[in-house]
Amino acid sequence: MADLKALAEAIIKGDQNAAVDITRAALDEGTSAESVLDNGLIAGMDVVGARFKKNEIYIPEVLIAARAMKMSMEILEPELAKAGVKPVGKFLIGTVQGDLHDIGKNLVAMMLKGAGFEVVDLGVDVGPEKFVEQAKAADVQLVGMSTLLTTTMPGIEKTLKALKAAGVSAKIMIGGAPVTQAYADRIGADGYSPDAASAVDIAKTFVA
Ligand code: B1M
Repeated sequence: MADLKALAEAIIKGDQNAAVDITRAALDEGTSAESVLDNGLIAGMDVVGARFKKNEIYIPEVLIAARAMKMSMEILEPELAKAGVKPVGKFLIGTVQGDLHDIGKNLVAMMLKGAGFEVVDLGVDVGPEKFVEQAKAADVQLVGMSTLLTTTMPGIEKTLKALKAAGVSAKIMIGGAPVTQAYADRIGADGYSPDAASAVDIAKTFVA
């Protein structure tokens, strides 16, 4: 019987070969894709998120774990689709207009995927129009914006206003080094988080 605890451990350690081997073995043995996802990948990424939040591990370890998770997900995704397993929620994310920083945004996206969200990543330098168009097209429950520059921070408020004006009802989450809870409150964002692990915790509350 496939050892999903060992799979979670492989994710935590970022051992992509072990993660891929155990994922394949579990599916070959008839373990459901959903169980592999919940008890292997998500269980592992939950631990990674918790350790990252407590500063027990740092960005490189999270990226390595996320890479192992991504490799396993590539095997798992077709099986999940066949089984009709729905993602926890759909999250649209991007770095706002004028800003090319994406390391933090990518980390948030990876952790969300690790928690079972479907993530539509618009990349960097994303204008309000594109956020609106894609939020509607992808019919997402959550829209996330990231920025690292004080000069591009107003892009968050501009995009938020454009989303509201277009009637997008998705919850709006924001983050990035210069962003604060006070700023989020002032512009009327639904959620703010200072790091990727807390972003996942907040996102989960919106789809619970
Ligand atoms: Co730039 N840069 N940079 N840079 N850069 C900073 C941000 C800066 C603080 C450096 C400095 O001066 N000390 C400064 C900004 C100053 C300011 O505005 N207050 C700065 C500047 C000025 C610039 C340029 C203007 C430099 C120039 O060209 N003169 C230029 C701007 C280009 C542009 O965007 N138009 C520029 C360019 C670059 C590089 C391209 C060289 C590179 C980016 C590479 C890339 O991202 N692919 C770069 C980098 C790497 C940095 C630093 C060194 C590191 C940023 C980073 O990745 N941090 C940064 C200085 C520093 O922070 N020490 C700096 C790690 C990352 C994991 O953290 O993104 O904060 P962070 O994400 C965290 C949280 O904020 C949160 O979770 C993440 C993980 O826990 N989070 C969210 C992020 N998004 C979230 C969204 C959420 C929730 C949480 O919900 C949706």
